[in-house]
Amino acid sequence: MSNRLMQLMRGTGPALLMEAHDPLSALLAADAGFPAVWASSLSMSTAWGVRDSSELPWNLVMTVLEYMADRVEVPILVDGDSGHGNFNNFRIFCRKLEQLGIEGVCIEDKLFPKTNSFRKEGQPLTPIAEMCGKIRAAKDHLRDGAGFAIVARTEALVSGHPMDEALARARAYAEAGADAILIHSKSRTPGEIFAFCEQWKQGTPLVIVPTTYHSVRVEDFIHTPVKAMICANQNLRASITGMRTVCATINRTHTVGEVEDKIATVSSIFSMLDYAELEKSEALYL
Ligand code: SPV
Ligand code: MG
Repeated sequence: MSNRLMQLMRGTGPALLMEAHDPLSALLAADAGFPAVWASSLSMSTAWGVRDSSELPWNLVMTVLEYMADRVEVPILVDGDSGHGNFNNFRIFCRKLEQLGIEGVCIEDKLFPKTNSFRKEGQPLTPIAEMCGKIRAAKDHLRDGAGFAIVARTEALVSGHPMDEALARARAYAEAGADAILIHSKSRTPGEIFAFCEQWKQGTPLVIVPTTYHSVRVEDFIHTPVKAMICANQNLRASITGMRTVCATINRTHTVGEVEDKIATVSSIFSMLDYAELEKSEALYL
């Protein structure tokens, strides 16, 4: 099967992937024209009111993803955290994703339970050999290894290790069969990402997440090995701001009239989810 995430990452310019945390946000990202969505662990956890610390049970993650995959045509790259356990848990997770028609997963070299990258300094990393074993196990266990992209993410720079460690890890993961490498950084500026790009000669595409060095544009990476840039949490953060504003306004003014022209109409919800199709079908079948 051809893999659309891989096709995107073999393209010329970096593709922009938009965060989704539920089927609605995935639908909105796809409607806006993003070629793929990032099912973020931070955002899915937050949407369920739990912390991004492996607190969201993976069967619940699966349910969210099942409905997400059902709603959108664009491919989904799933944030697979540290693989939900060891190589065995990770390969089972990947196989389930494959069954849902999901086209890729990202696994990071952190321990289980994981903690969000922006919490705690110097988080311990998975030994390189163990991480490579997880990548190989998943590839071997998939029904169609070529149809499912495995993005291996190194947290070396985030955890305070030198550039050489990040490069050594990324090279090992690429050799183990990763289809792309996510090089993560929590620096406020993109310097270390550009430095990594300079030294990356492997040919495996790179993926970045500019949450902290957010002034960059996708075009800044055209002449680098970066082939995908993930907007990791902006939909979730926008929804928090939007809902807070609406709650505060209604609570203060004691009327819903104050927000009426600032929020989506009910009829736009009906058209987004194609209620008309159901009515046509009812006429045919009911
Ligand atoms: C996520 O979106 O959950 C990520 C990216 O893993 S980050 O929060 O930057 O670690
Ligand atoms: Mg995450």
